Amino acid sequence: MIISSPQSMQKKALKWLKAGKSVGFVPTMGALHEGHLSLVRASKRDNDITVVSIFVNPAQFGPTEDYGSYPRSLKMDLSALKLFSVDAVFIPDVSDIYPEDFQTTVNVGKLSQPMCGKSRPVFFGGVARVVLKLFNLVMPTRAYFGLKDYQQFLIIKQLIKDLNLPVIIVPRAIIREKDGLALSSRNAYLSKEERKIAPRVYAALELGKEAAKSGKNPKQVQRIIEDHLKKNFVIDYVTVADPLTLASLKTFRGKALLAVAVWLGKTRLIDNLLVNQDTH
Ligand code: PAJ
Repeated sequence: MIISSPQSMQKKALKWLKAGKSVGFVPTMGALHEGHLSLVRASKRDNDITVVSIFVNPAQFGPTEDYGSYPRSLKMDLSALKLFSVDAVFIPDVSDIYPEDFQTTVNVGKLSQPMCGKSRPVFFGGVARVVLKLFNLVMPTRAYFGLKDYQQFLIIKQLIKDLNLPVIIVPRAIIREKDGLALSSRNAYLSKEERKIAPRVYAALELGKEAAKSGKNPKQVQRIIEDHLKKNFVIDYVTVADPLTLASLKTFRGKALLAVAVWLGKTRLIDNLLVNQDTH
């Protein structure tokens, strides 16, 4: 079932709620790939009802970013979702989500500042706002987020906690191509040549992980990753951070997040790896 009006979505959600059904929700911007579908699979497994939203959210793109050219493949998305027999695909119009008099902003403080927040200052505000709105329309029991967007996951988790939203957030592992490249709708931008180079992002993270395991400190690990990346990419950031606060680490203790964003031509790629220093 395709639902396009926010009112109808909310009406359906209320009906499910009254009937005591558990609702799993997978918010997406479409151009679906196996990463998205892994979230759908998890939702189908855990809930009575599964809702997927497809909405390219203008509020999370900066004025010079790729809102206009973001890949859109609605027909293919719908046939992929058909195979999962999801209960509803919510595809609202921009004008229904953001009517002309829309004026509310939602910002999660500190967690939005480092990493992607630095080079994309409007991004997380736009994400938090649309996700909160979508939660109010779908009223999910559980919402599924990929760890590919690790910072986004933390921010939504904080939003849920701070505002007492009655939603359980379920994080899911990063799905990768065989050569290590994390699946992303934006991989469609890559030329053939760039596609060959792109897996080196993950290779750099793996090198960083090895270095951490072999006793190098966070600064040294960061430098090793940077040195590897700068041969092929323009670096936006490389961080070795606390996976709960995203603060840069001075020493390794317990878990660490290795996260990067790079430019390959006109395509921005992000990836990350969690390292557990207790298990080496
Ligand atoms: P989008 O980039 O379409 O991603 C939708 C969900 O799929 C996110 O939770 C993302 O982390 C997950 N995902 C993407 N690639 C993945 C991969 N390779 N492995 C596992 N999960 C993956 O993230 C957004 O849309 C938007 O910001 C949104 C939350 C929908 C708000 O507009």
